[in-house]
Amino acid sequence: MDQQYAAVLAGKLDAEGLARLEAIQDPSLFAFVADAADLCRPAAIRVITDAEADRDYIRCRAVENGEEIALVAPGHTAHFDGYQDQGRDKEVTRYMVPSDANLGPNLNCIERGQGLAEVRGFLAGSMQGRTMYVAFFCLGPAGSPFSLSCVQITDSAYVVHSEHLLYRSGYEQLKRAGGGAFFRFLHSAGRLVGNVSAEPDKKRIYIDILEDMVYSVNTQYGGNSMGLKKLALRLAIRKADRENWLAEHMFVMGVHGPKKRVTYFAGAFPSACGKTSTAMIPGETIVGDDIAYFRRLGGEARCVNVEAGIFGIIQDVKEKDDPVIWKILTAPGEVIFSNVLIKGGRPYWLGMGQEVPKEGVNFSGQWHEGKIDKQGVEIPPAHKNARYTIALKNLQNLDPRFNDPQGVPVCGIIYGGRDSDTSVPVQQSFDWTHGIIAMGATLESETTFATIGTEGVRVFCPMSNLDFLAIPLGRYISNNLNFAEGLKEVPLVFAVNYFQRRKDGSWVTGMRDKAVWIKWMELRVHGEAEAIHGPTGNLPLYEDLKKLFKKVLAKAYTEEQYLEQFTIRIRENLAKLDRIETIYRQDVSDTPPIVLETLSAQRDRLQLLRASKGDYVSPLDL
Ligand code: SPV
Ligand code: MN
Repeated sequence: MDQQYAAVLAGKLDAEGLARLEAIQDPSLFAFVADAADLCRPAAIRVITDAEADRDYIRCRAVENGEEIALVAPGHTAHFDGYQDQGRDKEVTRYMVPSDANLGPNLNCIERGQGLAEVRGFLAGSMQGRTMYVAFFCLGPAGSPFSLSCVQITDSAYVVHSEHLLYRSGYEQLKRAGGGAFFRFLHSAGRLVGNVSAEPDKKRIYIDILEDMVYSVNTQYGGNSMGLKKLALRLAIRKADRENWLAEHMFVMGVHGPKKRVTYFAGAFPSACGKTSTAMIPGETIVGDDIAYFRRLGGEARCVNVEAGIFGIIQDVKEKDDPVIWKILTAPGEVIFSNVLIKGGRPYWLGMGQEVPKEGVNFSGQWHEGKIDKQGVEIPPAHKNARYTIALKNLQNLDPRFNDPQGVPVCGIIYGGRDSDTSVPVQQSFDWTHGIIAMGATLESETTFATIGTEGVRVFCPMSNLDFLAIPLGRYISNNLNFAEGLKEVPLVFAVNYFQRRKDGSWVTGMRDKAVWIKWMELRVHGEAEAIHGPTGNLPLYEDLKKLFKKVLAKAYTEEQYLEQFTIRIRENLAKLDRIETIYRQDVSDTPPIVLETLSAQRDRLQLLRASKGDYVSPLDL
């Protein structure tokens, strides 16, 4: 190691730590660690390898230093983030860009020099008296065309512990490769009060697009602090753009069709719209629930789950609806609960289908029913974004090809949002271009309000990836469109909507009906179900759904239900087109012309149909 780096690390890193670093013969790694140490001034540095002993060490540290609390069930711990640190913070998440670069109007940017000065200023001396952990991970299966190495530096054992559950380890891989390109993440929880970050106003998550590096400070919430999660997705979207592949906010699952056939689907849904529960549909197998990389390998569309665990929303996880997750959350085994209510060493959450205690410890500290915050707002027992962190390897429904270095072949893409009144429960696009544009790029989702009857506010959510885009939106859409070029089989594209409501607010479809929609999509991939050509896509036939409801859910499915669910709502579809076209015309500076052409053709089809059949058209009239 260069003298200059060795001098910075001297006294902080023991001989073993030094040897571990030096085994990866990469000066850029030494430079990264030395710079982080010089800036954050930790008392000690600990290099974490893939060894089980290091995982144990991190687990113990997280409990010893109070970042996690051991619960009654063996292996279970709870973690709390600060009261104002309960989710991804878009406002303070910014790309640091050179003054001449333009990422388009949809991205939150700051001039690079100014950003570096600000975030490095907050990181200066932030780890005093603490240990700085240097940990290595691999996004995607190891030794595969998809693998990306990552180095996470943090002063939080909770962050490393979470990443141990959520990602594949990467020390040995980087050592074998002798270093090379890797994503770099530097995080500090900053000054603490109790165990939580004390200066939320100085929270910053700044992405250095020139250096493939992310700085995060004064925050602990996983989505802000774990580099490997959405921060790596942002860097990956840029890398994919340079190298001609795709990085998507998608689950991946195997759908089990007739004669033991397994057909793989990937799906993009905005947060809290049924993404994890789709990937966990009973009877199917999960590859991943959040982030997927796609590549064309040998003329085939292939994808992998970038992660190896689930950082899932715990609200509404009930024994009845989510039996597999429920079992993991209630049996001994490694689980980190975050921002739930703790009482008597047990975790409680909203919508768990059981009575929740009227007092305990939660994200506001000691909590009792009726407790109000500084704004006078009543504090719920657990936060609605409370989460569980688990490793996939413990799931009985893990797909056997989860670790396949070549990924799984993708036969279908699914887009789904929260839509109370516009689209049908399931439909298939006419082709790839129509699917990417009219289903992916037009994705919207409704915010939910506690007040019954209040209409949700629709948020524009293209591909459910807008929050993480790191390149201009038009360019990202073009990359998606171009992905199909040269593929022997182009994946089919579908749109689903689990959230149709009647005027009285009641749901039009059942919680478990997604199990039927997915089987229909599987049959479509293999040409084993017919479809009705509608103005917004191809629709299922009543007879096919009736058979599937019986087979999959042992439920009767009436023609009345079908007609209510699959009636084309022309008025609402046109209103949606108005909203989306306005955005692509006015707010997106690089909209590819094909987007507007495709939307305009959809408008023409809807208007033509309305002229002969009116605003609401039964699928039997198409
Ligand atoms: C999401 O919000 O989409 C998540 C959780 O998957 S986070 O890590 O916060 O992004
Ligand atoms: Mn997500």
